[in-house]
Amino acid sequence: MERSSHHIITLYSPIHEGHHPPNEYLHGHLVPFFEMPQRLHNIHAALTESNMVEWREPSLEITKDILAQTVSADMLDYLEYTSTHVADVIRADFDVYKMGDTLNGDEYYYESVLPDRMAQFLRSDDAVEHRPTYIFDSVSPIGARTWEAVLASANLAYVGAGLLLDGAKEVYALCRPPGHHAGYDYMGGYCYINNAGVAANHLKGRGKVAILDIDYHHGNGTQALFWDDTEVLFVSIHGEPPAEYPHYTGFAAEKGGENAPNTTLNFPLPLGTTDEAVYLAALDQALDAIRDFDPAVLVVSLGFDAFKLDPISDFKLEIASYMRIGRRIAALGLPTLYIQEGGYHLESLGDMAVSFFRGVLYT
Ligand code: Q9C
Ligand code: ZN
Repeated sequence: MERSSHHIITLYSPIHEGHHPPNEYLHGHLVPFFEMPQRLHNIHAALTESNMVEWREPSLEITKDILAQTVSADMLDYLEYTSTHVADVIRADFDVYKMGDTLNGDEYYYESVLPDRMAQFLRSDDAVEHRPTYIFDSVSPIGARTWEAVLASANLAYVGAGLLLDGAKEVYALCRPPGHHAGYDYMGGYCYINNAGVAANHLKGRGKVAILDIDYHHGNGTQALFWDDTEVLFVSIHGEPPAEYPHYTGFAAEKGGENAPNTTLNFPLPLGTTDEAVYLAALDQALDAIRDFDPAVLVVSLGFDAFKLDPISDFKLEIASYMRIGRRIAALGLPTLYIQEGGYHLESLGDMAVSFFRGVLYT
């Protein structure tokens, strides 16, 4: 094994800290919101100690105009408005319930309404009369500092893509909130803007783009963004639907739109997959497909939630599995942008990141 001497450029912004929803709802119980700031603090500390990365805190280059390629302008406006006016939006709802005096000033807006895109009988002339909705579940709440955190997160992906265009070999965008469940006009699953989508759209200037999604959950949003796009290959390994979240996508039969057949490739694996060999065999097939596609660049949606102790997931990978995964991905030899997605076992996140990037660096 050859030791590479360089550091991985790692993009980070502390602005994510302002986004810290208090709870998730579990059958009448409130549990911690698993997608929490401490996740990144632990990864940051471990990578700093490992001395493998070169930290950069890029300034904001992303604009609504740039984002419009990946996200509906109306949804961006909704997200910005809800975040910057969250007290008003929530007060109106609390007043209906005569609970205005219980507000504490640090509320998050938790969606509880079907997104407009799923309302098949809604007429467009009705739509102007009501406040549209875009969030498909209750785990993408919006607080006063969510908008700036979401922008800062997408910015890391965008700037990371720009560095690849300028010739960098690999970049890690330590994004939070994550993005791969967010589509063109919907948000959900802790996600608001699809960071991998923003990066891939920027990178398309360079040639064909492959996206490898190894978060434990299917990247439904990313798949949808590039469903009918011949220039972008989307490959995902994840807990199988319909058992696992997001439940309705990620079947092996989903292979791309009619104009772009076989540009989507899904590897759903059974819940409780304990055998690393099963996972690595799927990964090897995924990597073969990427080689065959012959992309100019690779985007990796990097989740650490396939780990055996992850509190909300059901694969059984080890810390050391991530080194093997990183080594195999890097062996493709493609300019690669790693984008942080999920991963919720706080105590192990740093070890997984170090393990993964050891694999990447020591190919
Ligand atoms: N009872 C990512 O890893 N779980 N998202 C919802 C509802 C949502 C995971 C459970 C899991 C989302 C980026
Ligand atoms: Zn996940």
